[in-house]
Amino acid sequence: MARQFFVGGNFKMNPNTKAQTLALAELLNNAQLDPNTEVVIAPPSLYLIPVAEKLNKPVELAAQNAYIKTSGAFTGETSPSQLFEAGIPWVILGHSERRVLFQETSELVAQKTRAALDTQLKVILCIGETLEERESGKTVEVCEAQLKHVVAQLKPEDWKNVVIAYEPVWAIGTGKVATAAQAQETQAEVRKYLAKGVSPAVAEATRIIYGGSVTASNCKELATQPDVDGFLVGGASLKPEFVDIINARK
Ligand code: G2H
Repeated sequence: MARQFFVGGNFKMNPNTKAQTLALAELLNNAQLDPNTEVVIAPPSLYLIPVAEKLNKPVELAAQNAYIKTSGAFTGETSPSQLFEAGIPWVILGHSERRVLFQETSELVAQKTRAALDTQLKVILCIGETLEERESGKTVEVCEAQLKHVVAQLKPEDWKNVVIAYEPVWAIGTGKVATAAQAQETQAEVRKYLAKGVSPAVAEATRIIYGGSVTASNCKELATQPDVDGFLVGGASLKPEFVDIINARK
């Protein structure tokens, strides 16, 4: 069965006003979006509800993080159940900015994934290697090590609610995009790992998307690759070209 093309917009901590964030929702409202692409946007948490109220397109929302607990003394955190109750169906977990800047380990990312799925959230799970790891030939090893903890926490049926985002750290926000061949090669290896670690059926059905300096000018070639099932877009999701990326396979 063909995997539906998936494009996520990770706004990160941008824009810095509500008006600018709503303007991005309005951009999508006014655009012709490929009906075959599943679109999910992740504005800053403060703007999730206003954006949800503004959108009139079949575009879903994601939080950029969630904790492992339902409630309690966890200052600054948001629980998966609070997101679910607010009507936010998706959460991005394990982004390299959270791994690096906020010291999130692969074990914690796996626990967060388990907690989110237990709360009926769907998960965009980010993995990826640093430049040093790539240059020392460890790309696949690193991606597998990051996935291993999640594989251990999930049942085969959980994977239908997970999209894996392969985001090489050296390509994030740097303008240095992976080549189509590099993305394809690693994503095919990730799929093989799922086949071995979970099941061939899960490997075949799970969307593996690419993230890292995706733009309107490089998305079409990347989208031709058989194991590139879409994109997680940062900087370009804040610009009109996000629409071209959503329509990369049109
Ligand atoms: C990678 C990506 C979005 P950008 O972080 O997750 O950001 O497209 O700006 O590299």
